[in-house]
Amino acid sequence: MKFLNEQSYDPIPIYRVIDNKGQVIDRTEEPRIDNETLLNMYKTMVQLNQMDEILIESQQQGRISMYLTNYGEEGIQVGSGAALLPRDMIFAQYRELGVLLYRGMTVTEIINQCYGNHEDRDKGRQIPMHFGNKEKNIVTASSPLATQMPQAVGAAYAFKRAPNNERCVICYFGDGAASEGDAHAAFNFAATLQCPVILFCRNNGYAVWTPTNQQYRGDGIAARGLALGLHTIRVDGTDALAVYRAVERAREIAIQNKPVLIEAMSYRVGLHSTADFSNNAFRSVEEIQKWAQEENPVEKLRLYLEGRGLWNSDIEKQFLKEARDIVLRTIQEADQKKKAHWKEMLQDVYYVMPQHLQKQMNQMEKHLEKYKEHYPLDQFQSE
Ligand SMILES: Cc1ncc(C[n+]2csc(CCOP(=O)(O)OP(=O)(O)O)c2C)c(N)n1
Repeated sequence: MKFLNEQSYDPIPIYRVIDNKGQVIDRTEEPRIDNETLLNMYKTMVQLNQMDEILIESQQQGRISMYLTNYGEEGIQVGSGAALLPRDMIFAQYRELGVLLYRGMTVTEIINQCYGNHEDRDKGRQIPMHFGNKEKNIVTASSPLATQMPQAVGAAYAFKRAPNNERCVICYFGDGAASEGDAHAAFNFAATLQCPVILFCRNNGYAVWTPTNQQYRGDGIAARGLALGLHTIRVDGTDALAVYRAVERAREIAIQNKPVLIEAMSYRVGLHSTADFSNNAFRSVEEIQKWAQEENPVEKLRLYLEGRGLWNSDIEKQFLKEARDIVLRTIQEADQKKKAHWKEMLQDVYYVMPQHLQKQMNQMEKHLEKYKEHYPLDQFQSE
């Protein structure tokens, strides 16, 4: 008789392509990515860093309500974004801005969403970083953790039922979201219904201030994939090329109706969000520095590109300026744009507006007419 535990077998290994000097570890594993795609991947990382830096300042100046940075997870976002096809459907959490940029969401569209102005697709009804774009197959993110997971599996099941569409769904979620019951339901439905879905865990070490060793025991999130019958891989999330290869292969597997779980190991270098005032009291400065310096995903890809003669410090300087300028310019424009008409908060909620909302809108209209001098109506669009 033998009882088994996580020490009874070797932990699931971490798949890597490059080391932290950007050197390929094993040539046979180097992905065949054309130069244009490689450059796009790196440029998206740089653009993402600039957006993080400037938008966080914007929040501190009170221009936007909150922000969530992506530092440390650039490799996950850009590597996976580049390996997907435009027809694949994305269900994101809120820390995947690089995936959305790679999919083609513009800096303007993203900043309008953060500013919640009238050009924002959501008309200011979502908090910042909860993006959606129907034409680009990006499902709007919602704040309650893990709700996207069963929904993503359901969408994948619909893809399975549609004949020969060769589409898959990718669903991103954090290690914290993986602790929700919905995550288990999603894993199990994906496996039992054999759905074309890639369940992509961004394991960045923390859920707000809770480290992973207080979230789970055993061999991490990947072990759950094996237990439930999902094709599973653990990958170095700071290595954009390893993530690219894993997702490229995962989508080939997924479209044969074999669900995949990817656990990408990385680190949340920034604070959880701008609403987190912990000042990093829950972790050591050395830990942050180690990941930010030795395991920096942007640095690793840059060194790889330099090694291939595709990038150098002059191009870096010039591109950095372009990436910075576009964000600064767009922020100024977004700041000038009016908010959506106040009626938008009640419209588009139901297909036909129910009577109780109609009544509230009429009351509001009379109220604003009577007390207009007390409201900043000039900041909102008129009808
Ligand atoms: C159901 C639910 N519980 C709690 C929260 C509050 N909350 C927001 S983000 C977060 C941490 C999530 O961590 P993780 O999934 O690892 O993603 P990360 O922020 O690290 O990218 C928590 C607890 C929430 N939004 N929804």
